[in-house]
Amino acid sequence: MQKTGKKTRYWRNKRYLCESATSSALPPPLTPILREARVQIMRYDTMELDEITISRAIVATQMEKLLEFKEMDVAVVGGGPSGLTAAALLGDRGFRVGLIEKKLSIGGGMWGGGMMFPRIVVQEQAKGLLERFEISHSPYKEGYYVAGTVEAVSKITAAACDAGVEFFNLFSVEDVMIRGDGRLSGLVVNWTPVEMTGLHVDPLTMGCKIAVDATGHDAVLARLVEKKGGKVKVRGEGFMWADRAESEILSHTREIYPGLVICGMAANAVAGEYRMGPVFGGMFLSGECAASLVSTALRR
Ligand code: 48H
Repeated sequence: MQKTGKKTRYWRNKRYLCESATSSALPPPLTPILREARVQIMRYDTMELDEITISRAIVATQMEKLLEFKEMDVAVVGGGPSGLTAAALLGDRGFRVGLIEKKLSIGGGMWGGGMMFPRIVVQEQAKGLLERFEISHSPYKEGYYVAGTVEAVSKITAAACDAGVEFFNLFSVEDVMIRGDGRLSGLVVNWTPVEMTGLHVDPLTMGCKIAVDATGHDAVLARLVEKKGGKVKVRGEGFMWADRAESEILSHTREIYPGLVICGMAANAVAGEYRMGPVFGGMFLSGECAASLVSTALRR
């Protein structure tokens, strides 16, 4: 069989497609608009793609990022409203921030809004953060603003990307590194699918100067430190009492262990504080507060 080169095959195919697009003799008959569209498409169809190059590009660039973030300034664990806010603001201040999220998507409990109605309520005190992230919002009643969850997640995530935050999704934190100095100095991570399937695969580590536990109701990092004998007590969250829970969240946002700052719902869970339902101002403000605490600690 006669061998034809890649280029020859490419031009032969292209000529055939162009001719069929313009020749009325060849079936199927195309309307003038479709014919024009096909000719337009053919004009741009001049790129040869190599599958191996595509794979190389993904593996090489991600490996580079992983190595770069083996030692970061701040590891924010959990990409819900509090973690995203903290990460975006810390990135803005010039720190090297990695956000580790066990799910495929970023956004945590924001996506679900209130009982799957894709709306969140934000109170007056956090309106400034809605404005900072350019999330459109409308007043419902004095002091209550409503925003769409898709826009809220997208805009804070975009702000974090712009601030240079690197995302490691599908990474589950399964342990922490605490050495002789009694300070949290890194995270022990594994792929979420490994965790889900229960495969026996040893984890890897990521070093950080400080970690932020933004894992929501589960307060994962705090519980890990508690379980292994660190001086942390997780009291567990209380009943629904929005007013009280939102008023107290900033006093619970703090460094609970050397090198570990807690924020968002996790902060209330550690403190034995009440819950607040789908009002998200406290989450944004707690993320902002965590960013200030971390920034001060790192500049010390
Ligand atoms: C990596 C992990 C791990 C792990 C969990 O739940 P979140 O949205 O957290 P917050 O605190 O920013 O916001 C809480 C809010 O969404 C909420 O639930 C409210 C206001 N509830 C009130 C009420 O009364 O119920 O996000 C936490 C994120 C999630 O995306 C998890 O997947 C992630 O942390 N995460 N990531 N390693 N081990 N555990």
